[in-house]
Order: sequence, then structure tokens, then C-alpha cells
Amino acid sequence: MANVAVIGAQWGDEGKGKIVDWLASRADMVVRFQGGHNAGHTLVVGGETYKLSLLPSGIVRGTPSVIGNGVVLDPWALKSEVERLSGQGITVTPETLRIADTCALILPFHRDLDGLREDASGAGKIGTTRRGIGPAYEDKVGRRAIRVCDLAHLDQLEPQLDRLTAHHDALRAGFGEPPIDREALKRELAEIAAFVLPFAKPVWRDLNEARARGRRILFEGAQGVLLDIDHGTYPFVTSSNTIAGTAAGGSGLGPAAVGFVLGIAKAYTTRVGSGPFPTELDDEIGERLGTRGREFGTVTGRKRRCGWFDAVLVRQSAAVSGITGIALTKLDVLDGFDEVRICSGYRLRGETLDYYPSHAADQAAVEPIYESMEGWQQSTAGARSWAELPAQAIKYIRRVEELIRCPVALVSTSPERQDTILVR
Ligand code: 2SA
Ligand code: MG
Repeated sequence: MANVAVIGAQWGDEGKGKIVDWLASRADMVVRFQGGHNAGHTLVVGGETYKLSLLPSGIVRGTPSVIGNGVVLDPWALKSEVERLSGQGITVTPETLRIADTCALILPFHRDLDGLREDASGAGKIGTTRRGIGPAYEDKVGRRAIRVCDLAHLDQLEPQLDRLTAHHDALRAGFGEPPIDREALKRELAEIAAFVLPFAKPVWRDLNEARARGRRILFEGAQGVLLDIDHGTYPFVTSSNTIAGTAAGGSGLGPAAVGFVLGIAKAYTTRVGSGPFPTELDDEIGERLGTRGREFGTVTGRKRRCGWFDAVLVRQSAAVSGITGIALTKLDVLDGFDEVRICSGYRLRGETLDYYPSHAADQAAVEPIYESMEGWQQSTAGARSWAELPAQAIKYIRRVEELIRCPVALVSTSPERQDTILVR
């Protein structure tokens, strides 16, 4: 079996957690390769609900899990997540969790800056998770970051602290904030180092060795392709590349290590935070999708915006991310509608488009062109085989496949792992 990368094909929250858990039970290793604790994966295992925002999903079942170099790591968030899981009976050890020693750290002032900027932006607000993700990636790319391996060499930190404080103190002054307290930061780092370092190592070695021995590696994406820093709805995006190509670079394996790219897409569309959303519904249909789909963020509890399935966007995600097959989730949320709609194209200033334009103003201005289909009244919740689906639901899935030019490989009909239909 090829190594699988699981990525969101929309704006995140597509239900990756369940699919990843399902695949993790067949994998020898689970790897996260981008993002940070802005992810939010909900796993339901044996009736117990686990919410993860930083740790790879394999951790719940004891599958060796890796946080790759592409992740930005908040060591305090790591500690509290590990402690929370421990309260649910899951023990995280250096055997089950390995962290790339090259991960850039998210520090307390990154979180401050994220919040200060959001509060100051008014209508231009990105709607970030306020976890410091963006500022931490900025420092990584700006070659100022403190990395996990630095925690083992805290006596040599002064030159980095000089660069960091020069940069951040100026930014903080602009917000009327005091300079960074270097001594306090060093104390905090020394304290948390003792917790993080037992997990830290050059994980690229473990991964390459696992690969050489034919071990199955599962790459767990966070967020979705439409939040990708290059391919997403810029600037309303996250600060990492969320496409499948990042699985290799963000973990320390070559691109050939990723064999199958499974894109996760909801049978409708949701988005949290600001930014364009062509099929968004401000009416009772949107409300109904949100209520039936329980559309609230795992991490921040924010209400998600809802709308019809946008085949143009998913087709584009599939193309830029090289998606091999789609897992279509939450089909049951569409149960009981008289009519269901799919966006198959856009209208922009009198022209018809079969792709999403790049400029933010055009992205906000496109109007969806809809195809209307007959809905279904029977419940699809919990269906485990194709035969249990009403004919109209099958027709809907087949039309989605045609429009996105990518096969639907899995259909998920409830948060429970067994409620999954393998299409082929
Ligand atoms: P950030 O914090 O810099 O990554 O935010 C930038 C944009 O990326 C969006 N974003 C997300 N969208 C959906 N789900 C995300 N994770 C949590 C989840 C969300 C939650 O999976 O449940 O709990 O609310 C996620 N992370 C980042 C964010 O909304 C901004 O638009
Ligand atoms: Mg989520």
C-alpha cells in the first residue's frame, strides 16, 4: 500500500480527523508536516471524543507519531495537550511521539502579536486563530526563529535573542507594548526545555529508515488547500503551504514518498474567519447546514460560515495539490432537502469562469453558477454501503466527481469510524 497524504480540499474542518484516524489504524507512522496548534481534529474512538490541535492523530491509538520540521511548535501548548490526553488515559512517550529538532518555536510574544494585529485591523482582519502561527512562520523565514534544537543550547541563545528582540521590540512599541523581557523568556524556555527535549530528534532519519523498511507512513495535513499561503484565498489564508507537496518537505522525505493523496471535502462548504466565499448562504439554508452539521470550530469554538458545495474550488484544490481521490464527508447533513445545489462555474463581469481568479477583488466579486439537483428525504446517516444510499444521493456524488474531475474514493456518513463507504 502506498503512503497516503490526507489533506483538506476546502477551507479546513472537512472532517479529516475521522479519516486520518481510520487510516492511522493501518499505518505504521503518522506525520504532521505543516501548521501548528491552529489545527483542530476531533476523533471519536470507542464513544470517547478526543480533540487534538497539535499532536498527530495516531497518538490516540499509540501509533508512532511525528511532528515534522514544517510544523511551528508552541511548547506550552504541546505540554497542555499531552497533559489533557493523559487525563483521558492516553500516555504520550518518546516512543510514541517524536518531534523534529528543527521545528521553529511559537513564543509568547508571537501570540501577543497575532492578537494585537487582529484587534487593530478592523474590517481587514484575517480572523486568525490568534495562536501566533503567522508571526512564528515570519520569524522562521526571516531566519530569526528559536528552534527546538536551541532548547538544548540555551547558553548560546544571546545572538538569536538580539535579532529577535530588535525585530519584535520595534513592532511591540508600535502597539504601545513593552519590550520583550529577555530574562523571563530565558527562564520560561529553560523550564519548558525539560519537557520538550526528550521527544526531540532529527526525525528525518527515523522517517527515511521507516520508508526503507517498507513501513507505511501517513501524512496528516492541517487546514485546507484554500488556506494555502500560495494557492489559497490570499491574504485570508494561513501562513504555511497546506498542499500535499508539503508532506515531503515538511517531514524530510523526498516527494516520491507520497504515493496517494486523499483530499477531504465536505458535501457542502464551510469557512471560519474572514475572506471570500462564493457559495456562502446567509439564509435559512445556511443556518440549517450549520445546525445539522454542528459547524463550530474545534479549537476556537467559532461559528462556521456555510454554503453549497463549490465544485470549482475543489477541482482547483485537486489540481494544485495533486489529489488522487476524494473522501466526501458529512453527506448526511444534506438529507431532507427538496433541492440541493452545486456550484459548477462563476460569473465575473459578464464572463464565465471555470476557475477561481487570483486577485482578492475578483475572488470576492465572482457569482456562483449553480446546478440544481433533486434532494433526498431518506436518512444517509450511518450508511456503510453504497446500497444503503438513496438514488439521488448517489447521483449527487457522481455529479460531484464529474465536476471536480477526481474520483470519490470514500464517503463518510457519521463521525463514527465504521460509518464509511469505500467506493472502490
Ligand atoms: P492562522 O491562525 O494564522 O492559521 O489563521 C489564518 C486563517 O486560517 C484559518 N484557519 C483555519 N480554518 C479552519 N480550521 C482551522 N482550525 C481549527 C479547526 C479552527 C477553529 O480545525 O477546527 O477551531 O476555529 C484553521 N486554522 C486556521 C483561520 O480561520 C484564518 O482564516
Ligand atoms: Mg478542524
